[in-house]
Amino acid sequence: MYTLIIGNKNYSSWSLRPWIALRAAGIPFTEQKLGFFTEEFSRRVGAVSPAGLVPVLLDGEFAIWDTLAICEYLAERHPEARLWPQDARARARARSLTAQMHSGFGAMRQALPMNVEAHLPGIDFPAAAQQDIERLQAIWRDTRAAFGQGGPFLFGEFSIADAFFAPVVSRFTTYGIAASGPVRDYMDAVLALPAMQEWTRDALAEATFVPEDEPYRKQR
Ligand SMILES: N[C@@H](CCC(=O)N[C@@H](CS)C(=O)NCC(=O)O)C(=O)O
Repeated sequence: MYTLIIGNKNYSSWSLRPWIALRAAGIPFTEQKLGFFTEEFSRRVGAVSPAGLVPVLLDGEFAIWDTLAICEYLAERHPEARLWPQDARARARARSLTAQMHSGFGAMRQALPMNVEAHLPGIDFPAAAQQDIERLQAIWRDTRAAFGQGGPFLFGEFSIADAFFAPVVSRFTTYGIAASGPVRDYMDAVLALPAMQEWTRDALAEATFVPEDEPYRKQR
């Protein structure tokens, strides 16, 4: 049986990736949520992961950390869940995009932190973040056109690539990023996933601990 250790659902964009992959694939797991800034977080996560970060997947006692390693493990252990596209080229493209999301778009991440409960339209982002936003939208548009025939997600059926972009869809929703055509359709498909709606409900219900000086607190 799996246990997925995660952070606050309102903020933890990394935690959302394997959580939504597990839920969307119907793989049973127990969630253990730890509040950021708590002593319990450092103690529990530090005991199972040298990285000291969430998420961590426990398969029994065995720990897997880092979202890419976790999702690859799930794809290997559950081939029937088809977490990667079946076609070799589609799978290679899905892996390229997943890796690009894993290690890139730093300017966007910094300027648009995930904050599910907030609504913060109209912020003037730095040029590098704006470029990231446009590159992400182009990726979604081009991938849907090239590989998306079999369903509403990037490669038709839901895949790990969508799990990695789901937090970006949440960020773009929070910051009211303009979207139309296939980009809007793709975002709507992600937002309509029962797993995404469950995460959002849980995030809104959280009594999130937000430090007084956290800038977004003032803008909610
Ligand atoms: N590359 C890691 C990054 C994980 C990460 O940055 N997690 C953040 C939460 S979203 C964290 O645990 N932050 C707590 C801290 O820095 O103490 C992954 O893919 O899992």
